[in-house]
This record gives sequence, C-alpha cells and structure tokens, in this order.
Amino acid sequence: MQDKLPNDSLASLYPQHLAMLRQHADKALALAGFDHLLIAAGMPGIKFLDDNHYPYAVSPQFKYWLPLTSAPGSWIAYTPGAKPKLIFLQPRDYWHVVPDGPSGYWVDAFEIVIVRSAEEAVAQLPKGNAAVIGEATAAAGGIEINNPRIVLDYLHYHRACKTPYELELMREASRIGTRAHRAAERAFRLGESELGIHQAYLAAAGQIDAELPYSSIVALNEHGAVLHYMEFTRTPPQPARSLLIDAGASASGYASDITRTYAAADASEFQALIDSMDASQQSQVAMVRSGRDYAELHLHAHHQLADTLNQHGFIRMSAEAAVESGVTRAFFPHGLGHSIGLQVHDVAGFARNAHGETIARPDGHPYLRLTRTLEPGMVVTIEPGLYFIDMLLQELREKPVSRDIDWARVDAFRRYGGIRIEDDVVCTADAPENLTRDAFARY
Ligand SMILES: [Mn+2]
Repeated sequence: MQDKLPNDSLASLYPQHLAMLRQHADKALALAGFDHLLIAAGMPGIKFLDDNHYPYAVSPQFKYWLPLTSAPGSWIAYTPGAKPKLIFLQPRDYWHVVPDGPSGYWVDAFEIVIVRSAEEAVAQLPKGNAAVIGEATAAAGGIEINNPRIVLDYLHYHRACKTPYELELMREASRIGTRAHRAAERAFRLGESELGIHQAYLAAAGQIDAELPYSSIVALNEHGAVLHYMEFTRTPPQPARSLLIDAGASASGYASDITRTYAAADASEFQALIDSMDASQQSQVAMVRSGRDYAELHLHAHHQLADTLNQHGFIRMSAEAAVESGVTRAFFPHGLGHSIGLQVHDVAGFARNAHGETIARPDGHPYLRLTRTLEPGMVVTIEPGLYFIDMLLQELREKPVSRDIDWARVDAFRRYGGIRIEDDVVCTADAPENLTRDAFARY
C-alpha cells in the first residue's frame, strides 16, 4: 500500500525516461557486441534447508524500466530498434496471490506477453547473442546469465543521473518517509520503545519492513553510537534522552533515505549540539552543485565537524589539527553520503567514466561511498554524523592528541549515543533541490 502517486505527471514523464533507457541500452549493447538485452526480474531466494523464502526483491535493472516491484519470474527483452517486450509471469497458483495483469501509464510502451511458468517465460526470450542480466537463480529453463561487465558498467554509470520521471518517484518516496518520521518522533515523545517507534513508523508509511529500501535504524540513548544498530528493544529506557532514526520508504522501487536525531525535552545540551550539526548539514546541502567533487565535500564536512567539536568544548585544537590527527574520524567514522535511486546505496559511486575506471577514495577515508563529481540530475545523501563510540574513543585516548580533548565533556555525552542528520538532495544546474526538507515542510 502506498500513497496515490501523481499518475498524470508520471504518464507525461515516462516516455522520455524510456527513451533515455533505450539510448543507454543501445550504446551498451553496441560497446559489448550484443544484439539483445534480457533482464530477469528475479526469483525469491529460499532459506537453507527450508521451504520458506526470503522476501522478494526485484532486480534493480528490471525496475529501472518499469514501475513493477513484484514480478518474480518475469523478464524484459529489448532489441535495439524494436519495442521492448515484457514477458510477464502470472502463474496458475492457488497458494499465492497471483500478480494482476499489467496496467498503468507504461503498458502501451511495451509488447506484453503473459506466461504461466518460469520456463515458458524463458522460451519467449529472443535467441542469439544476448546480454543476460540477472541473479543465477533466474536461470530457469536453461538460459545462461552472463551479466557482461561492459554492459553493466555503462548502465550503472548512467544511473547516477536521474530523469525527471525518476525524480518524481523519489519525491514521493521522500513524502512517505517524512510522514513516517513525523509519526516516529511523536512515538518517541510519548515514551515508546524502539519497537514501538518502528511500528509507528511503518503504520504511518503504510509499508511493511520488506518494502522499505533498507532496514530501519531506531536507536534510543547509547544505541545511537552503533552505526548499524538493528535491534529493536521492547522496553523503553528510563529516561529516553535521545532518538536517532535512520529510515526510508519506497515509491515504485525508488528509495528515500532519511535520518533525524531528537533530544528529549530536558536534554538541552544535546539539543544545542544537534542544532550545530543541523546548521553544518544544511550548509553542506547548499554545496551540492554541479562540478563539485563529492570527496572534497566529505573532507569539508570534517573541517566543519572540527569547528563544532571546538565550539561545544570537546576539543581544543585547530580544525586542521583535528582533521590531520584523525580526531574528527573518531567522531565521524563514515562517509558523508552516497548516491541514491533504485537502490539506497546506488551503484557506480566511484565510477570515473562509463567504462569501469574508478576514482579512489581520499586516503584515510575507507567508508566513503561516493567520489564522483556532481552533475545535474544526480541525487545524493548528505549525512554528517557525530558519535560517541566507545571503541573509537578508547583508541583516541591512547594517542598524543588525547591531551587536547576534554574527556569529561566527551563522557557526559556518551549517554546520548550520537547524531546523524540525513537529507536526499538533487544536484541541478542551479541551487540544489532538497527532497527531504521539502517533504518535511508538507507534514
Ligand atoms: Mn544514507
């Protein structure tokens, strides 16, 4: 269940999206010397020694072409010059809900063939020299999956820049996510547990866990210091001082990725730190401009964090010294953000070009997921953080620079865990579009 999508605008934007996809596919196939592009929607995996399946996740290459996220066993077949073909699997099955026949603004753009089995689907694919994109499990009926590197590099590189159609879906994903974030904040203020906050989030999003683009992080107090905290405690801590929630939503297979940090009403020292982080986050968002090197933006965020650490009395050293000595990396040990789209961490974050060459991360920043120069149409997250992580603080204590850190001040903040503030931002030819803040402004 999702919000009603703005179908009129999607219908008018979709043809241009498809035309762009065809252009990229034509070029990729020509480069690699293939006649057809065949894309498997994929099948749900099965659990080890079990007859239960993992939640189904459609291939990102499949949902790039169509807003179909539940089409196991289906295929797209594209031959340059011809109308793309959707081979849609609608099994005869009384155990499961059979997917509805295709409908919507996109169906006229496809030749659609409905089949009853995965083997029949494969039999409908054009024979010959084909790039076959899919997981090994899609190989029902004896088709060979080859996932050619040249084709994938080309398609992945170009996925960074979104079409107006894709941006419309990403705005929708942001609207669903922010509505759910509002509900999560209310649940926190009412004293709910992490599980209770998560349930409030899902209810407001109208999405189940398996539909979300990634597993939500709902962290009260010290749990905010665990970067990928995936527990959901059932009992609220007494008192609940802080909430860090990193949770997104999906719209026709496109993701939003949103993080907010809240302080309890009486935690004014933590609120002041959140306010500083929020101000620097917004200044970083404003720097999402065409031609900007994202890795530089990441390094700039470290300098801003050093200023914040100084202002709030955690350290006494120049910003340069704090960055050089690794102090900021102990407080902010992840990347500033990543590309986002059909996948929450979208592909080709390090691509130098469409041909598989890459741009290395800056030394000492092994977790940065994006090193490309920004271009209009790219959507990136901006998510600076400041955490009080025992393991990293312990390492810092043993360094000479430890002298210039106010450890009593640091220790006093451990009980809040940490701060992350994350928006999804579109690079344009001009000022950036902040999908997240625009959506929050509606709720
Ligand atoms: Mn993120």
